[in-house]
Amino acid sequence: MYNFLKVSTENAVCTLTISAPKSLNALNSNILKELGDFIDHIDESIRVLIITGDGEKSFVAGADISEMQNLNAEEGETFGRLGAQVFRKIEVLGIPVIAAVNGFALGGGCELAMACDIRICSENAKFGQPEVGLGIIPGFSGTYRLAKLVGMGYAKEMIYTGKAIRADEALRIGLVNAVYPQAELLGAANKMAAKICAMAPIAIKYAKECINAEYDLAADDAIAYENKVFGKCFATNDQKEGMTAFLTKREAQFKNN
Ligand code: CO8
Repeated sequence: MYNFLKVSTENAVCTLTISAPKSLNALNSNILKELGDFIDHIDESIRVLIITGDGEKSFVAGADISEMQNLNAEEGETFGRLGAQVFRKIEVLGIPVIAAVNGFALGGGCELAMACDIRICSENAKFGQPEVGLGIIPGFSGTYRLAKLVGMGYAKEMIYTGKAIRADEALRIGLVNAVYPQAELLGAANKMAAKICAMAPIAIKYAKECINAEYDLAADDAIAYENKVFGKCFATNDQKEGMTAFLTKREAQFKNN
């Protein structure tokens, strides 16, 4: 049982709702610890995780400013490390994670969304890294991930000015894949999740591993990495099933082995 997370699972798709409505779902250390614990113990039957925020106004309005206000340098580093470690767990989780951004995704909220594999958002979503206006920098790996996702120039503009961008601009710069009316957002996330669920789970896991690992490698190392993992696919029953199903013109029945 969690105090700040609502969890619902249907057809192997788990929806995790961050819920601290009084502070627009801002992340304090208790919420971060719950999130870390949830990821550590996620049921093996779950094939896709959707992360969203409670209400229609905010995904996550950042790290909790009231908790950070009086931290010293060491405590600030510790708090930053907690968030960074939890977000990294999400990034390397063996299943796809979709951020369904239903409103403000500011500071740590934008960083949480960026740790997810795929971001879609509602029309009222706003993204930004306003930290420099508070005398800090993005501390949950935003300086690293934002530049990777939208390019160094735009990331620097967002981080130096602290400006918040709207959903249409987030779409234009590639920070999100698609924008939906608020009422359709979770349906769209579930539709995407269902498509992923029809695929071979180990292949999805391997593809995620490759895309993540290869991004930071030199070309030859990245290509060699993919080649090794590609080979491993042929040790799975699902590879035999997928190809046999295609050749015999029937639906594949993947068994995750
Ligand atoms: N932390 C704590 N409380 C918050 C936060 C937050 N990030 N965001 C909103 N709240 C609270 C407000 O204080 C307010 O509380 P109360 O009702 O008690 O006054 C309540 O939520 C509702 O907020 P508003 O009244 O401000 O609602 P508005 O609709 O007027 O504004 C905004 C919504 C624009 C989202 C506004 O609340 C806002 O600007 N929030 C702060 C956004 C922000 O700066 N986020 C970045 C925080 S820093 C960060 O995330 C750093 C991450 C790395 C940490 C590294 C650790 C060292």
